[in-house]
Amino acid sequence: MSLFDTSKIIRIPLRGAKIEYYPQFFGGDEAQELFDELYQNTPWIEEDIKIFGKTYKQPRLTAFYADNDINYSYSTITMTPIPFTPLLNTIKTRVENATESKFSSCLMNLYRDGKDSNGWHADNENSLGKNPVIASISLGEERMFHLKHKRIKGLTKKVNLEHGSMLVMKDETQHNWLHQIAKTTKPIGKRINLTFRLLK
Ligand SMILES: O=C(O)CCC(=O)C(=O)O
Ligand SMILES: [Mn+2]
Repeated sequence: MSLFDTSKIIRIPLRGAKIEYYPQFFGGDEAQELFDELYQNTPWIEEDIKIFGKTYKQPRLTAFYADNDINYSYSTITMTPIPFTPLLNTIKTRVENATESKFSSCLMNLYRDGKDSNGWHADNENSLGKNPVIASISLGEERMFHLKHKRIKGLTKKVNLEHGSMLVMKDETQHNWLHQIAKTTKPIGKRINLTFRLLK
């Protein structure tokens, strides 16, 4: 049984997707404490990415944790995991209880300001299996989560990812939809994202 009050879950109705939004999955003070702790004590890395043979800096910082030694490859990047910290383990257990799913890894993203972003993609690497459950925690500055259908032009959706919230994508979402965190010219602060996945 889920330990989260399921009446608080907002189901986002989208064709060929199953997306659930948990506002205030972490309450105000707790979310701020988590942000501060993770911002200070995470070994953030600025990865290189290759686009058409040219090397650029990835427009955000990342860190990759797992409870095994399976690398995670996406885009042109391969990340070798570091072990879960006690704090991340606690967060993982809470996410697992609420979603009734198991996760083996956590990819963390730090968006330093509005110039940092995450381009259109689906989390559909083979290592995630067919219909992965992806649970994504947001801390700090709110950013807009954009979704667009892969084949139906004009079918789009935006979800504002609030401080302390959790967004869960499951079933066929990655098969039918792309998502991104777009750049913004607004002067905004930092945001941390924790994305839990089960890697096989
Ligand atoms: O920052 C976010 O909310 C999205 C992160 C994401 O899509 C990813 O890391 O695959
Ligand atoms: Mn993603």
